[in-house]
Amino acid sequence: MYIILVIIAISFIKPSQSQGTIHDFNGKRYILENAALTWSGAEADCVSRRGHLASIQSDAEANFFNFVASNRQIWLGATKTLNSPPSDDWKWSDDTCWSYTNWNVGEPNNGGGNEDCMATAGGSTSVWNDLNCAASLPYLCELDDCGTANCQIDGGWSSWSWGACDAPCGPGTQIEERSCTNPSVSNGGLSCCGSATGNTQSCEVVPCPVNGGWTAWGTWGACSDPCGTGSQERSRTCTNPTPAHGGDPCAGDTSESQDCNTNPCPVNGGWTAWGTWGACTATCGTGSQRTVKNLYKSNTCPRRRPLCWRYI
Ligand SMILES: [Ca+2]
Ligand SMILES: [Ca+2]
Repeated sequence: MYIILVIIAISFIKPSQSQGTIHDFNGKRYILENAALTWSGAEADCVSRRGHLASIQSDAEANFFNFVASNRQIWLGATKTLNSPPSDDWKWSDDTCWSYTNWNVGEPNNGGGNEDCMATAGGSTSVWNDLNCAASLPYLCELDDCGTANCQIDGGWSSWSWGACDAPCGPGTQIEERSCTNPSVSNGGLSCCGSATGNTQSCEVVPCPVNGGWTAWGTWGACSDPCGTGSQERSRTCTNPTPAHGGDPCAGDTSESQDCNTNPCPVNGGWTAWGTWGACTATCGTGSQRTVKNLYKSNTCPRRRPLCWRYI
């Protein structure tokens, strides 16, 4: 029974990650991993251990790493940044500066046209060789944690992210940014190499408010009266431009009017009604009597007929 339990317990134990061999040097901790991986696989394993493939900035480090490598080829942390010449454009995966080189004579030679990863050249010297990244080699990790409180930690870049748009509204630009905080420099470690700013792109947080603007006045409309003072209207619209995104409307009226055809209208003459008859010009016979309207009308006196006449 005991044996069965032990067997079951063992079967649940996951194969643990190889611990590698720890080497401490100049305030840094390194792990030599003898299990061979491609360059990318080796770098990923070093990142999982909170580090990167080892970078070298001095003869002292180069000599120490060669000692650790024991005359073998092991991956170091540099890759070529361009796939074509110039072949000497390399960078360290831990973001420290490419300030020191120690290539073997005739290297990097980009053998076969695809040697983009760096390893120790093997042999008794500390020089480097460029190799095909798909090759499988042991590798040396350089860790952030040296096992003491005073680890010398080199800075590493954060991921790129876009900075704030430089315009509160409307079209602006923003810049890609990163910071040397992954990890931050500690205890005299090396700072990140390169620029903290990258590409730029256009941006717009929100559209800017657009205040309304009047069009020009239209033409005057027809007059309401042909004479004697009428009125006429003209109008405009708040579409030049139309208010948008919280902008102000136009101030003022959309229409206005003015007097027109102010000339007096023509007045034709017209009669009043007839007035009452005036006094007769003769007391007998035929006289005439006159009305107020400049018109004389005959009338016949009742008693004498022949002598009455009329005149105009
Ligand atoms: Ca280093
Ligand atoms: Ca080579």
